[in-house]
Amino acid sequence: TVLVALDNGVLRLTLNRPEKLNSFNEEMHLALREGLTRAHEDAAVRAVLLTGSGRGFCAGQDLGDRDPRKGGPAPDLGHTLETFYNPTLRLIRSLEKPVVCAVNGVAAGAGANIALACDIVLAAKSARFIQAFAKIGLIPDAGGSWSLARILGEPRAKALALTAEPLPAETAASWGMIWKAVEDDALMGEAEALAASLAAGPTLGLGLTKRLIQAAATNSLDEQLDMERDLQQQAGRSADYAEGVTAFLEKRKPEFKGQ
Ligand code: LHQ
Repeated sequence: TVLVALDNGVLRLTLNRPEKLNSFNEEMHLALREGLTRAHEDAAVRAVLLTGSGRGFCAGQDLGDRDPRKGGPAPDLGHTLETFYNPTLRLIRSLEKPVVCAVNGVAAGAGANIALACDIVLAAKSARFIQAFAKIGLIPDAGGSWSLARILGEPRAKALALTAEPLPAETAASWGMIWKAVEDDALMGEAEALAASLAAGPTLGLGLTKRLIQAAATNSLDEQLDMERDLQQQAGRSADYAEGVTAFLEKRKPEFKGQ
């Protein structure tokens, strides 16, 4: 349910239930989590590229698994979130390596919000982001209530979440919700090139940069300045810093090792 391929430091994770628009069942949750855990643990992984197969990126929860007409015990969606979605969100945000998301088609519900948790989001111009939850009586999950409010501010976050109106990729880009909307047939090439160049980068420094920028939302300026001091101290002792400065002085391209 998730295709996994490591190529030149880029771990590509492709959600792969195209006939259901890559909506999440338990198996796909566990496979994605396994891929992200590998990204944490395997030093050969220096960037992640998350995308979907077929015409969609991810339609959120597989609602076929949630048919109320089939009876059974009362739904325990809090348990579903805690067991399946929240660990994935935490793995993406805490991974100290860049995560590029190539949104190849519709991203709905938790699918939209998993995309927004990634570090750099590119989307095909034909893709749409849908906070589908309101259509079925739910609330935005998979970190969406947090990320939308932070990225967009309350007016746009509330309108998207309350109306479940599809947001075209180009509008998402113009609102600063994603990095870029690109022509459909250019999406994968651009996302691969970006992920490859990040994977060839100074991984330790990039990981610390991610940590810093994420911390800024809740830190005061003083706390952030202290954190910059400490993390720059650490980055300054990396082999990649020495290589970066040496390459600059020798007027050549740096060869970063990720350490
Ligand atoms: C699907 C799905 C889908 C199953 C398309 N499930 N089959 C967390 C905690 C626990 C429970 C609840 O949820 C959550 C978090 C959530 O993510 S809640 C939000 C769940 N997602 C949605 O409500 C989105 C439902 N899907 C749609 O609204 C549409 O499919 C979108 C707008 C995504 C795409 O529309 P179209 O491009 O017109 O495609 P389609 O609707 O024709 O879908 C293609 C096929 O995929 C179709 O199957 P079929 O056998 O008829 O060809 C759909 O049934 C299936 N599919 N989403 N979530």
